[in-house]
Amino acid sequence: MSKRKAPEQNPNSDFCDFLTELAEYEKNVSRQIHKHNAYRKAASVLAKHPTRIKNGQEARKLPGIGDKIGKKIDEFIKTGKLEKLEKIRADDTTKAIQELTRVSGIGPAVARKLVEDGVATVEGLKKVQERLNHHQKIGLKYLEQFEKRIPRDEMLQLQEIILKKIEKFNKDVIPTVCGSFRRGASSSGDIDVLVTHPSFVSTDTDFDKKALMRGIVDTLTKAGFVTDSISLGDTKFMGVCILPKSEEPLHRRIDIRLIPNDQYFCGILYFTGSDEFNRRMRHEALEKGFTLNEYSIRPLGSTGVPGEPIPVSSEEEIFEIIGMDYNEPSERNL
Ligand code: DCP
Ligand code: MG
Ligand code: MN
Repeated sequence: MSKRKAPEQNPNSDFCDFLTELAEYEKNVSRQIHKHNAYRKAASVLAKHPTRIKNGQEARKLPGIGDKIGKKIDEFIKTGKLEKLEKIRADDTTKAIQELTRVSGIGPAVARKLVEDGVATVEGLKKVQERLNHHQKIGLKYLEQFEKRIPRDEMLQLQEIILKKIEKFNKDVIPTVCGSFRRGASSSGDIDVLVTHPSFVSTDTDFDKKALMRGIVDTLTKAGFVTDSISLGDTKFMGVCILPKSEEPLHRRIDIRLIPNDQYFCGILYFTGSDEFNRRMRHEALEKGFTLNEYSIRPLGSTGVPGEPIPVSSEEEIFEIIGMDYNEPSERNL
């Protein structure tokens, strides 16, 4: 994961590795999202810890690490492995689900169904293409490329093209590349672009969202930047792009979302993440009597019913409303 320090800078990287592996198992195989989140949280806390953890007891002093993970750390220190992980790794169904969910568009539920029907490998998938939808076909086609992270230097070049082409198409459209890139990550998994337009507000039913999205996607396609469309809706495009004119360009996943002007800052905040940071901030908001999501921040009345969205004209204002110190995007990795 991008936020993880390189092993040589992270004295707890072996703990982080097994926690991440457990997190993936809980997400993709056992489908226990709370356990997934708990392992991920623990891994990211340990990744930030400056010194080598000596035992489970020391680990338990850190936020997000409880008895169970503390015990696992002790077991790992003592035996160099984890019984639970050894079992997981040896299980055929688990292995098959983990392999199939590498494909973009194949989630745990679809993977499990495929495995039940005897499709257990990516090679096997290629023989049952007729079972796959458009998204999954593209996921399979670019499987290896989508798994490669995008170095920041390439993200900067991709961003430049996006900004330039969109500006040329319509100078009023405001694009922002969010996600891990905006948090300053040295590499990103995909490209998350938010766009808004000054005359598009959420209450306006007349604004031609479809025309704007189509226009943007057509422009980027004609420029040789967008190579495939996974899906195109009124406010969301999911697709594939490359750096045009590069020798052997890698195909990258790109999402473009059109956000109403009055929801832009809540949108930017949400899509900048990290998802862990978003969870923390939503929780913090609730404690202060507000409900925060990707669209708006609203006060919660005494009955717990949300009121009207509070108008905000910057991310800073959202932090202010909640009474949190402002965090720059680069400070939102945890
Ligand atoms: N997001 C979220 N909760 C989710 C999924 C996404 O809050 N379950 C938000 C926070 C993410 C942002 O959307 O930062 C973009 O999602 P990505 O999956 O693209 O995550 P990142 O851009 O942070 O990481 P990566 O570099 O792996 O793409
Ligand atoms: Mg991303
Ligand atoms: Mn994304």
